[in-house]
Amino acid sequence: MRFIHIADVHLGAEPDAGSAYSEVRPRELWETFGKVVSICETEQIDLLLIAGDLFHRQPLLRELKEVNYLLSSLSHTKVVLIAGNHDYIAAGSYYRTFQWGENVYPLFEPEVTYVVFEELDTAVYGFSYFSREVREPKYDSVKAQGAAGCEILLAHGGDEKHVPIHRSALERSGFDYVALGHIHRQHHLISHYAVYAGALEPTDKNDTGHHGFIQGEIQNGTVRTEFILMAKREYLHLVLKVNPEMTMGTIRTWIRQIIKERGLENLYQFTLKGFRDADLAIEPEGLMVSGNILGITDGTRAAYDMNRLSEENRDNLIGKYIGLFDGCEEGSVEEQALYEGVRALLESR
Ligand SMILES: [Mn+2]
Repeated sequence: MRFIHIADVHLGAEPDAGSAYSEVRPRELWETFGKVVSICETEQIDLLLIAGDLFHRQPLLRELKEVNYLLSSLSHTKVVLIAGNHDYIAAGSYYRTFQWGENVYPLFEPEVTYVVFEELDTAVYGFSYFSREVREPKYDSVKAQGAAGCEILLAHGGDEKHVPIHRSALERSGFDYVALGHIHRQHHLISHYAVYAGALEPTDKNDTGHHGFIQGEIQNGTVRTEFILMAKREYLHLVLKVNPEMTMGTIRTWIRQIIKERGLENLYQFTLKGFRDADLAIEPEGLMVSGNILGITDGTRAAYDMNRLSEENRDNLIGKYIGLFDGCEEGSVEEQALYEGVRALLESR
C-alpha cells in the first residue's frame, strides 16, 4: 500500500512574504497542492492522506469545488481528510454539506471514526475540529480496532491548545502509521511511525527549512517513509559574520552573492554579527538589495582598538573603564559590556 501524506496546505492564506511575492504566493499554494495531486495520479498512489488545515480559514464554496475537481480527477487514488484548527467545522461551514467526489472520504465527525478500503486491506481513522481550540488530549485514548490488516491514524495538533499528544500513548495505540499535521516543521515524532509532514509550502516567515510531503509504503506491517521536497520557496534566516575590512558596498555585494547561491526564489532574513570597522555606520535599509529580503538586523560591534584607546585615554573615564575589563574573555558578557560601554562613552564625548 503506497501513500502520500500532506498537511497544513493552508489554501487561502496570504503569507507575509516580501512585497515582491505577496501577490503570487496565494496562487503558489494552490499550484503546489495541484502538483501533489498529479504526482498521486502519475505514480498511481493508493491513498492521499490530508492531515488537517487544508484551508487557512473557513473554505469558500468555490474553493471546495476547486479542490474536489482536482481530487476527482484521480483515477486510482483514494483521499481521506480531516479538518484542523484553521478550517474547523464551524456552524455554517460548507464542509457540512459539500458533496465530495466518490474517491474522497472526509472524516468530519468530532469523535474518531474510520473508513475501510477493502481492496487495500487498510483502515484510516480520524476526527475533525469543530472549534479553533481542542484542549483535551483526545488521541491518548484512540486505539486501532483491527478493522483491516493495515491501520492508519490521521491526526492534527500536538500543542497545548490543539489536542496535546503524548508520545507514549500514541505508541501504544496500535496503528501502523500516524499521519500528523499542525506543526509546520517536518519531523518524526516517533521514528517512521508518527510523522509530521510539515506545511506543504511555508506560510509564515518563521516556517524556515525544507517543505514538502511524506511518501510512504506499508508492506506486511513494515512502514517506510521518505520526505519529498516540494515547496516553491523557502524562508532562510542567515547570520552573516562581518569583519572590520568590510564596507557597506562589500556587504551589499556579499548579500547579493548569497541570494544568488541559495536561490533567487527564497525569502531571506539576515542578522549581521561580528566586528565592523569602528567608523562604519551600518544602515540596514541600505542593504535591502532585493525584494525577497524580509529584514536585516544589525548585531555587529565596532572593532575598537582597545589598546590604542586605553593609551590615548589613560587619564579619563574611557581609559579607566577599559582597564576594568582587563583580561576578560572573548565572547563573554563582560566583553560585550566593554564594547557597549566604550561606544556609549565615545558617543557622549
Ligand atoms: Mn493547525
